[in-house]
Amino acid sequence: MRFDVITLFPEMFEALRIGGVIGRALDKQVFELRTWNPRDYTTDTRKTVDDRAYGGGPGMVMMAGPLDKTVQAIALALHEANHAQGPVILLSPQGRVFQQGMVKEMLSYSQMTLVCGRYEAVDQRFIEQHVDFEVSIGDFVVSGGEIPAMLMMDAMIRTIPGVLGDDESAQQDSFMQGLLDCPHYTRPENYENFVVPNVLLGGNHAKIAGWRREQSLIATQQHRPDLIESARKNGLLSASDELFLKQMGS
Ligand code: 4F9
Repeated sequence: MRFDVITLFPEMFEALRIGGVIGRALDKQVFELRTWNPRDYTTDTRKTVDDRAYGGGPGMVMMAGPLDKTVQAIALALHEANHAQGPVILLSPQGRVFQQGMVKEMLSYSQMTLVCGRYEAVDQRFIEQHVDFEVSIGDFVVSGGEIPAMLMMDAMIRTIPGVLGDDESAQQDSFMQGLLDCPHYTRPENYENFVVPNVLLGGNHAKIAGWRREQSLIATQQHRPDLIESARKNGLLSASDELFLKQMGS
């Protein structure tokens, strides 16, 4: 998997290189990351990448020209490396909202170009010319597409086999089963008189799995009832799950 990221702030992506699961995956060359700065593809001495909006109003708009040249430079680099070119994706609040279910779909590409907008907007002509689709990380505005792009990459990379120490830990993560995660405990057994649930100390693995499932159902019903509905629709709830929910009074 190769990510080509278009950003005015390439240094922000150094954050992915320092330590942790993603840093290790980069070291192991599980994925490749290149950043491209549109400022390097300007032609004027001031290296202009943004300008005022036609029609007025506050805020600047990223110019189509430098972005277009950057995409062309990426296409050329991919061609020279004999690397297939995947979609060009703009991170923006107008996009389809990123969810766990989209991760697998996105991982089917061997390459993607992530465009990080800054300022108020990106010139629509660049979007029409080059952007295949837009992705949002939620209904809020942030200062630029960089953190959304890193978030998306993190969610994808951690699901690549071998990235997490134990392949199962990704499987069991919250959302992989369409439900919220159950509570977790580690030593000490008694922490300031708050004790670990007994069932977890017993070593009965079937009982523990059953308890964890019930706790997931409780947490999901309490905090995200909408996820119970989707899990039901997607056939992720068993007969015993349904029975437990009924007993809970849903
Ligand atoms: C991008 C917000 C993706 C949510 C980019 C300002 C953004 C965003 N999801 N906001 N630039």
